[in-house]
Amino acid sequence: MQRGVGLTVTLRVRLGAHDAHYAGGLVDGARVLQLFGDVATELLIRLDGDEGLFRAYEAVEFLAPLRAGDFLEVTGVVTKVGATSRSMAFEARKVIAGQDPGVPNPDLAPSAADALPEPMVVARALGTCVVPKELQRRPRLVLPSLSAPPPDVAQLPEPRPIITPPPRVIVTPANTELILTAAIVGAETTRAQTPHLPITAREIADEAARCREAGASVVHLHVRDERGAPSQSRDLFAEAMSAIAKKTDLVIQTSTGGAVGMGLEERAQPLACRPEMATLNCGTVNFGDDVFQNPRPLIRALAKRIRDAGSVPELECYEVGHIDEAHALVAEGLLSEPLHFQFVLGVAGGIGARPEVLEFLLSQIPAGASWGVAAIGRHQRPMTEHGMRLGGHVRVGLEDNVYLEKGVLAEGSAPLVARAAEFARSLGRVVVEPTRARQLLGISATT
Ligand code: KMH
Ligand code: ZN
Repeated sequence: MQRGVGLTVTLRVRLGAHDAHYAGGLVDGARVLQLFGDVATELLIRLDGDEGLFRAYEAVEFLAPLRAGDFLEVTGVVTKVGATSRSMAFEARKVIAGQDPGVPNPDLAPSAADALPEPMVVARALGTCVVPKELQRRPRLVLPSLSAPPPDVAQLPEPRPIITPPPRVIVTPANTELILTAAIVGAETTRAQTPHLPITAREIADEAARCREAGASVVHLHVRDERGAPSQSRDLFAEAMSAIAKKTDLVIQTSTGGAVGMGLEERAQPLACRPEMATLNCGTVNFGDDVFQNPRPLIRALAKRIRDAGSVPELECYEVGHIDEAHALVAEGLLSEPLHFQFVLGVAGGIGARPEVLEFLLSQIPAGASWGVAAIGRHQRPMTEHGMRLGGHVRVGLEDNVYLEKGVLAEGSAPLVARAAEFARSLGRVVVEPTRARQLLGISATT
């Protein structure tokens, strides 16, 4: 288990006159590295019960000057946990700017300072720490937000106005490759919700091609019948897959989830087309006012059929227990590692679309697994962006969300893919082509 991956801590500090090293009250970059070291130490204590050792920085960027009087928010996240090594990513952001003594403002008192409207990233780094085996105490993993005992409600004072906490910042190792999946049809999205939903094989292939152009390397595929109703018909899948393959080199991942209410035989039909990838839904979940039924025998039957079709399964998880089910399937020999998870967050009745939820899910997956984030409706953008910061892959598209922004329909899935690709690149992520996606997903050339 990658216990601890995603664990995040944040320090907030004020830089004082004693931190200023150069003329104009400028602060030495070494002070920021010291703060990264403090963050690393807290992470190690929470993870291993030991302060550990900082072994190496792999990349350090100083992006803006710091001065006495600045307030910093310094965040670190555990990105990988080895036997003794712990990889981390750090980010320091200025949230309050002290005055520049070199450029005094005659209109302001010397003690004047401003809270910045948006935090400013001033430094980033990647680092590796080590905790020797004999010093690892494996304490119960104490997440920062859980460290305080729950308050006694009866003793609480009158409610006060709620202050919105600052956004949690998680930084990403640069140059991590990223697979963008386009979920362009879905089973629940309707033409009444958006006129941009593709329905015929030709419309589906055209939209797939637009998504490929925008940065997608995988298409998550559902199909519709002539009335636009969701279908798992083998023939309709064959038609859509052939149309997509004629226009693109996308990895085609067929749904075995289908629509709510479908049973095993209906859902399994696309596997007859021997897709490179297929979804395996890992548990039952309330799905809005419906129930998406995935009883354990059905999961096992689909896992066997996916294996027999030579398809790589993507494990759709809507609840934390679905990860446990994936572990059980490995133990039963129905799945082989490395696993590829898709966390579908924010289904009404399922697990919430919140950063700390994703971070906990990540702590539960096996070492070496890859993972992606999908999220429903308005959660799609913030949660997929959070996933990208954490180093994950991403799924966007009309299956999960029809809006580009509040009140503005996305004109197909391609604009959502394009925006995700742009965000990924802004983080230094490399959006991969389908050929590379196949390698990363373990799709062999023969499937
Ligand atoms: N339509 C949802 C009930 C999948 O594609 O595997 C299930 C779904 C999952 O879309
Ligand atoms: Zn689906």
